[in-house]
Parts: sequence; C-alpha cells; structure tokens
Amino acid sequence: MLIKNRHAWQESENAVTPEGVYVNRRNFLRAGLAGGAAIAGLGSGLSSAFAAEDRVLAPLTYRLTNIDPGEEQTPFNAVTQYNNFYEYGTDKDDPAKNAWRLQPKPWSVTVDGMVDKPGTYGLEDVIDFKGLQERIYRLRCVEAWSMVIPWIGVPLGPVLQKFGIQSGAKYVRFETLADKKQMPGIKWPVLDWPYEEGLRLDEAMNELAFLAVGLYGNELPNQNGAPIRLVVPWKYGFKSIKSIVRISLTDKEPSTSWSKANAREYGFYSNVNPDVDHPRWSQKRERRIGEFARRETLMFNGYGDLVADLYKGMDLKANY
Ligand SMILES: Nc1nc2c(c(=O)[nH]1)N[C@H]1C(S)=C(S)[C@@H](COP(=O)(O)O)O[C@H]1N2
Ligand SMILES: [Mo]
Repeated sequence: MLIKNRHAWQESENAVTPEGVYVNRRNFLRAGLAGGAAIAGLGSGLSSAFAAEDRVLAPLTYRLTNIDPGEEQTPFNAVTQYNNFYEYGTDKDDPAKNAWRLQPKPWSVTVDGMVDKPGTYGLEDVIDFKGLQERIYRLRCVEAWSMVIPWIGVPLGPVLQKFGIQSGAKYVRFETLADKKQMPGIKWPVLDWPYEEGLRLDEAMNELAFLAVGLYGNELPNQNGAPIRLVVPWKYGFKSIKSIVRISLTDKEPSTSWSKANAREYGFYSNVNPDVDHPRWSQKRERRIGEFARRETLMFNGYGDLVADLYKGMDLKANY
C-alpha cells in the first residue's frame, strides 16, 4: 500500500524551512563528482551545465506529508541534469545547459475557458505559497526510465475551484510558454509549440494531481519547469507539463503535443501501464535512474488504489 493513511498528510503541520541551495558551478561540480557519476548519459553534461549563468533557488516553507513511496530519492543532481524539456533541446543534458535563459520571475498564468473568473493572474494569485506541501512521487517516463522526486506544491483541484469551474466543463488544458528568446529549442519543429497537455476534469480533481513550484525544498530549477509545472504521477512523464502559462477549462478533449506528433504512440490518457507496450519498446520494466537492475513497472505507476476508479469500465488497452 502506497499511502498508509491517505488523509494523514492533511493534518500534518510540520512546516520546515530547509537550507537554500545556491547552485553555483563549484558546488555543482563537487556534488556531481560525489553523486552524479553513476548516472548513465550524464558524461559531458557535468562540466557545462549551469556554466552560462547561476540562479539562486530560494528555499520554500512547506509542510511534510506522508505521501512517500518509501523508495530512495533520486539524487538532486540527476533530477536536475537528466531532463526532458524539448524547448531547450532533445538531449537529456540540454535543459540543464540551456534553461538558464528562462525568466521565471515575474510569471503570470492565464486562466480561461469555462470558469467564472477568467483572467491573467500573477503566480502568487494562483498558488498559495502559505499552503505548500511536500509530496514524494515516482516519475515514470514513457522512455522506460524513472525517478523518485520530492516535489513542493499544492493539489491542482482546489486551485481550479478558486476560479469557479462552470458546469459543463469536462477537461483541463495546459500550455507551456513558447518564447524563442527564452527557449532556443523551439526553432526546431520537434513538436508543435507551444507544448500542450490535458486531463479529464475528474483526473484533474483527483487528490494526486499536483502543481509543483519546487523540489528538494527549494524553488523549481528552470530545467524542471520553473516556476510552475504539473505533476501527474500515475501517468507517463510527458503529461507533467512544465512552465505553464495557460490553464483552460473546456468541454472538449484537448489535443496534446505528443498525440499530435504521434497519436498511435502517445494517447490522451497515457496512464502508466505495463500491459500496453509502446509500439517500439516494452513498458513492462523501467530503469530507475541510479540503479542497474531494471524494476517492474507498476500499473498506474503504483498509484492504483487512488486512481483506478477513474477508469472503471474503460478499456485501458484501447484507450491508452
Ligand atoms: N513543456 C514541456 N513539458 C514537459 C516536457 C517537455 O519537453 N516540454 N517533457 C515531459 C517529459 S517527457 C518528462 S519525462 C518530464 C520530465 O520532467 P523532469 O525533467 O522534471 O524530470 O517533463 C515533461 N514535461
Ligand atoms: Mo518522458
């Protein structure tokens, strides 16, 4: 069982303010030598990431929860150097090298569509920074690697409710910034920019759907989707859209970047499912970053007790 007492975290009030991480090049290299060497694919990235500019990641105040798979957390250096963020390039170390160009402050998010209070809001009006919590989630990429990441943020559902969800709304659409000046990768038509994703409204209201503004106790590093990104731990990682600038309530299933690129390989639901292979590889196992042996991939990434009901009566092989 993943969560011993699924509501216990709501009572937990242990606010903690951990030390800030000042990610400068010297610290980064030292940490990289200590912890990052075992990570496949990092090689050349170690010396060049963050070389162009440093950013202070401010510490966040948040309360602990017991949402924790109880598995070893993926080291900070891997979480921040082995990324997918195609707006910064398609190699795993490109986001760490290039995302210094992102300007996460100030940031605004447009909330529109079927809501009572549409508008363009400052980040602080979307996220209640006094109500932050930490949740440790597995992240399973469709490419068959996985991590365990301590996110800081708030549940998505109450954020949507704040803007007054109108009856008839059935889906939520999310959109990433697409700015050529800040995002060198969008000059290549790898995907149809801006990156877009979507959830069915009941999925968005599920208690596990999360808006993250930090990880490992501090603000989100740019390469992880600063200053606000979605985390949907029971779905493949590409649903967890980064650097969100628009949230829209709608009555139609939104198109998504990856379905548009290849509908046969990436469906709207994209729930982690070891029984539905990707057309080009098996999804039965995964490589946990930092480990050698492969792990079994779990249905709904191990979160079935909290999300399986959403899909009752649906054929998950046909609707992947
Ligand atoms: N805007 C945007 N969001 C994105 C992506 C992307 O390329 N662009 N990649 C996705 C994929 S494939 C994964 S696995 C996760 C990776 O998140 P992380 O780099 O923070 O681990 O982000 C997702 N969100
Ligand atoms: Mo991914």
